[in-house]
Amino acid sequence: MKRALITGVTGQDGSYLAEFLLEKGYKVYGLRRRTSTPNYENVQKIKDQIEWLSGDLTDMASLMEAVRVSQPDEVYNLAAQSYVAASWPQPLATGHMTAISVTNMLEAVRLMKPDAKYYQASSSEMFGKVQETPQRETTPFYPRSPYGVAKVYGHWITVNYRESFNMFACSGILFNHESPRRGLEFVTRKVTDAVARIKLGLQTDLKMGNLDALRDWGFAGDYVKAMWLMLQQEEPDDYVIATGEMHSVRELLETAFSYVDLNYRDYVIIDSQFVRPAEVDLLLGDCNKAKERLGWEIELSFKQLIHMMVDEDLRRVQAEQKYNEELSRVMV
Ligand code: NAP
Ligand code: G4F
Repeated sequence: MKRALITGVTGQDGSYLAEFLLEKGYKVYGLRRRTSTPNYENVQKIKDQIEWLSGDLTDMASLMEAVRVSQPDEVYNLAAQSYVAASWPQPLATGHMTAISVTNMLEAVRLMKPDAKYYQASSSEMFGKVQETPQRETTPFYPRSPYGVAKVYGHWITVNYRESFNMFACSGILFNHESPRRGLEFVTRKVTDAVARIKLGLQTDLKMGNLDALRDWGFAGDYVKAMWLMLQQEEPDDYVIATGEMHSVRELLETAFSYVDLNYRDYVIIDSQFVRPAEVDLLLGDCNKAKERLGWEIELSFKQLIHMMVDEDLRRVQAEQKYNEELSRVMV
């Protein structure tokens, strides 16, 4: 039985990846940090199938212990401070959690299980002020946020460990990928959650930032398969993973609101608090290398993805509404 260690297993990608690996018959070890209110929402269905290990990205001893105990064939390093907008008010925490921690994890693997295959969650945010379009593996980086800068460090230290220590270390340069498990602060989920609340009469408007930004949005469930495929190759390498299609935030609003017969113009208010100090205007990925070498393909289109997220948020918000109504009846 193959063994995998996943950091960030409670997050969006970690939860899809854990499900995928469990279905393939892996023994899955999940690293979780101590939080005052633990949140297992994303892994509820598989919580009892995961071997839980306690650790924090910024604590190398805990990572070494996690690798020692799990003896993984494959390590997926997905944990990070992953919200770009939070990286300006928290640049140092982002640097520790998203940059330096990658060296912590690589060192833990190098010292405790050097033959483990290692996946690093790199990001299209590294392309930032894009130097060519579409962006591919050879496109120079020009990050525009402390998060993007931190990811560039994580990317290059992964390449460096591959070249210095002959480790099987791969970096997936993933473009934006979304799902009903996306955090509520990210733009797709913020919009689909608001659409559900507005439709059900629980919210009256939606405050947004830059509607002209363009992103290459795919489905997280498709993207975790690419992570696994990278570690099944003969040689370690880096790959861009994207849909090759780009849409504006405005198109996202149109797609989500019109799905429930609403016009976004009646609800959206531009609020400067959601405009970033430096913006990534557009991201569009060229994933031909992944298609050719990994045989990777997307299964869900942009429209299908946004409709699925609206459906799921409608279902969840309705269930919450029903629960609150029943609760208030019992309390009277
Ligand atoms: P996410 O939902 O924000 O999940 C982040 C995970 O990291 C959570 O499980 C979180 O644990 C954990 N974590 C954060 N700080 C930690 C620490 N100090 N110690 C241990 N665990 C910690 O992110 P995601 O969307 O799944 O993304 C996964 C990875 O891919 C991230 O590295 C992200 O930067 C990168 N990425 C994402 C995208 C995308 O579009 N989603 C694109 C490119 C790259 P808690 O549950 O305790 O918070
Ligand atoms: O959904 P976002 O916050 O994602 P962003 O900044 O592109 O980062 C995500 O993708 C990266 C890959 O490129 C990951 F590495 C990273 O971890 C994360 O998963 O914002 C998308 C766009 C931005 O241009 C932002 O300015 O939407 C624009 N936007 C406009 N109004 C907004 C809002 N974003 C958010 N979060 N909230 C708004 O109200």
